[in-house]
Amino acid sequence: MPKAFITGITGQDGSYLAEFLLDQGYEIIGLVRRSSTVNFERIGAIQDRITLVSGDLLDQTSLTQILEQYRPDEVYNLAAQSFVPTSWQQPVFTGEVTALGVTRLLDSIRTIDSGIRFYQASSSEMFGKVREVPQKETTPFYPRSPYGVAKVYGHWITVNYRESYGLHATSGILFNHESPRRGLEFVTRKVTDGVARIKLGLQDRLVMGNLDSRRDWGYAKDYVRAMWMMLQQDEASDYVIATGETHSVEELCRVAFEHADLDWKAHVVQDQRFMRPAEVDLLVGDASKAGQILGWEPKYTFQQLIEMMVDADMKRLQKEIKNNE
Ligand code: NDP
Ligand code: GDR
Repeated sequence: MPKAFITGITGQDGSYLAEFLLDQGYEIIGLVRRSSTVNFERIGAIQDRITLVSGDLLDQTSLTQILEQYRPDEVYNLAAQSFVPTSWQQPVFTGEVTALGVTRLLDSIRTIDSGIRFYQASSSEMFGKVREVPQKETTPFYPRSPYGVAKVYGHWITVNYRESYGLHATSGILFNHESPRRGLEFVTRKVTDGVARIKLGLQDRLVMGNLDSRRDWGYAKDYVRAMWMMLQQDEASDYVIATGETHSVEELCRVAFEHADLDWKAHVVQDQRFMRPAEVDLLVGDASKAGQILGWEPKYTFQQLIEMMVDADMKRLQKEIKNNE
């Protein structure tokens, strides 16, 4: 039975990846941080089928001990301080986790078993102020936030350990991907949750930031499949994963509100507090390398994704209201 170690298993992608790998017959070891209250909401349904181990990307000893004890075949590094606005408030912490955390894990792999295959969760935020459209593996990076800068470090240290030590280390450059499990502060989920609340009479306004920025939004379930496909290749390489379509935040609002028969203009207001010191205006990816080499392609369209998320938030909130009656 192949064994995978997943950091960030309690997050959106970690939970979907764990489910996907269980279906492929993997044994799963997941890294969780110690906290005073347990939040295993996303992995609740599979908790009895996986092994959770305590550790932190800030703590090298914990990583080394886990690798030593469990000897995984594959390591997926999905853990990060992943919210872009927080990276301006906590730039050093973001660097410690999102950048140096990658080196800690890679170096533990190098010393314990250099045959372990490694996946690094790189990001389209590395392209930032884009140098070409669409963005592909060879597009130069120009990050626009401490988060983006940290991810550039994580990307290059992954490439460096591949080239220096011959590790099977892959950097997946994933464009934004969403789902009903997306954290509530990210824009898609904030909008779909907001639409459901407005529809159910729980709130009237949705306070947003920049409506003009454009993103290439895909479905998280499609994207975790790509992570696994990358590690099944004989040669490690880097791959862009994207839909090739770009939509503005305004379009996102329109599609989400229309799905609930609401007019977005009647409810959405803008506030400076959600604007960023430096913005990434336009992202759209070219995933043709992943198509050709991995045979990967996305299955969900933008409209399907957003409508599915609105429906899921409606259902969740209706249930909450009923339970509170
Ligand atoms: P989430 O924010 O949903 O999950 C982040 C995970 O990292 C959580 O499990 C969190 O644990 C864990 N974590 C944070 N800090 C530490 C730490 N110091 N030690 C151990 N674990 C830690 O992110 P996503 O699932 O959306 O993203 C997964 C990865 O992919 C991230 O690295 C993200 O930067 C990257 N990425 C995401 C994209 C997207 O669109 N979703 C696109 C491109 C890249 P806890 O539950 O305890 O907070
Ligand atoms: P992003 O995602 O920064 O692309 O990073 P997010 O959903 O936070 O923002 C996308 C765009 O929407 C604009 N926006 C708002 N964003 C938020 N969060 N809240 C708002 O109210 C709002 N109004 C407008 C933003 O300015 C931005 O342009 C995500 C994360 O998952 C990263 O970890 C990952 O690496 C990248 O996607 C790819």
